[in-house]
Amino acid sequence: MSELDTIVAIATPPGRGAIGVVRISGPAAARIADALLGHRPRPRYATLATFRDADGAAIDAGLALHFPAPHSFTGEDSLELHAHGGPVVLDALVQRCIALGCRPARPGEFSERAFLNGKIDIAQAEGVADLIDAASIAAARAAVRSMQGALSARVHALQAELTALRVRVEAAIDFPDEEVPMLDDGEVATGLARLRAAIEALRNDAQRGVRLVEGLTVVIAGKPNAGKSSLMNRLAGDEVAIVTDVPGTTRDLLRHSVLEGGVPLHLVDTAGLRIAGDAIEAEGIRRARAAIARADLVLYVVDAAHEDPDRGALGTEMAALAPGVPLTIVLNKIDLIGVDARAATRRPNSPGAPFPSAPVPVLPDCIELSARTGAGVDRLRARLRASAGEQSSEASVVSARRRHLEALERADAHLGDAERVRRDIGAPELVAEELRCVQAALGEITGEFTSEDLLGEIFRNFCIGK
Ligand SMILES: Nc1nc2c(ncn2[C@@H]2O[C@H](COP(=O)(O)OP(=O)(O)OP(=O)(O)O)[C@@H](O)[C@H]2O)c(=O)[nH]1
Ligand SMILES: [Mg+2]
Repeated sequence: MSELDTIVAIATPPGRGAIGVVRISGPAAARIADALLGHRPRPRYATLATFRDADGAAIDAGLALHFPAPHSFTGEDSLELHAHGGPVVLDALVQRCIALGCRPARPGEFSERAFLNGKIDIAQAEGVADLIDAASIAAARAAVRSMQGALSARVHALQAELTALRVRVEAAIDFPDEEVPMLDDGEVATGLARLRAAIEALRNDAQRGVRLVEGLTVVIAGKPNAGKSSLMNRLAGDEVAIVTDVPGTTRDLLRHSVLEGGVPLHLVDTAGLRIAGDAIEAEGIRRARAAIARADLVLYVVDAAHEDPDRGALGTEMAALAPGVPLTIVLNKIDLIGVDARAATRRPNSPGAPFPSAPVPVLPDCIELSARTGAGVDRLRARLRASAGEQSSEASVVSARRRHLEALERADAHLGDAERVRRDIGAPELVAEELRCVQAALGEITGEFTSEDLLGEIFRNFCIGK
């Protein structure tokens, strides 16, 4: 399909700039160079040229680059024109190319052609888009890893292991009379377990990659009047939430997004957790609990002037609501208490407990601040940046999409079924079928088994000229 026509697009952003790039890809690229420049530039060399209209008048002068197929981004014959970055000039160049037989490219069509010609896989193409959209250096690093094939390489490694396993299981179907029943030997069981662990590891890294792109959901929770809405307003830099001294002011979830260190933080203010006074508050508290369970990070606000939190108990309580979700306790209203009073509030949890040999539980970290005066809020911001940024420092984090996570989850579920079927039923045909589904799920990530519709959907979200 892509061999049929030649596409053209402005690859640089709209507006004025020193340079603007027009990109052409398809079988007519060389012929267009002949007509537009009066000659064909030496392959892969930047050549100074005058870009001419049909009547020979100069549209602009700039650099032309010809990438003969297959050594180009798309794998097709390609031409790049580096002109001056004015909208009229660039538009005139595009119109001239259209007159010469090109058609305007759809969004993402250059990447789509690169995929169709086997230059990159889907996960890499998505890495390119994520790199362009990256809101922080952390997100950019993860995206460049995906673009260069880090995510794809890990999927391929999983597929290689899976293939070896499938060969073994299929052999059990084909040679059922073997001495050793193949499904009972340890190798299939350990192979399945190893594969599951590897998928789990990739899911973790992909999950963090998704957060880099989509941001962290930070839920502000705590008892009524602790100062949750005040903290929300402080972090938002705006009066987004109603603050009063009436406990139970906030009844619904309130959302506001901010950028912290380049990573989007989706703040959620919630109703104070207590025995509800009426049906509205009860619903608010139900929603608060649901939000806590879905959070990437919970800030549990405590009114330090009136309460002396038991960090261990709080940690246990929150862990029950939201297993595995990191928790930070915010000791608010420190403007109301002096340093001595503050030291006293910490005493019950301080080290040197009466039972020195007892294991010390991991206590949630704790930040003292005043949402009213702003004192200490910088420390909380640093904590939030660390939560977002700690994900970038590791080389294993790759930029990823929800659809990658969903595919990995499906792969994991089918592997779980394969394990169960092998153990409980022992039917190699059923194990083989589950493994085939695992293979298909993994193949969706790189685009080997991706439907046309999904491909269209993926590329439509790219920019024009990419
Ligand atoms: N002195 C002082 N007062 C604060 C601070 N933060 C909040 N307050 C006051 O505490 C009261 C409750 O604040 P909110 O922010 O509405 O508390 P909340 O946790 O959202 O309360 P609910 O929505 O009712 O659950 C208000 O009167 C605030 O002005 C602080 O850091 N210092
Ligand atoms: Mg509130």
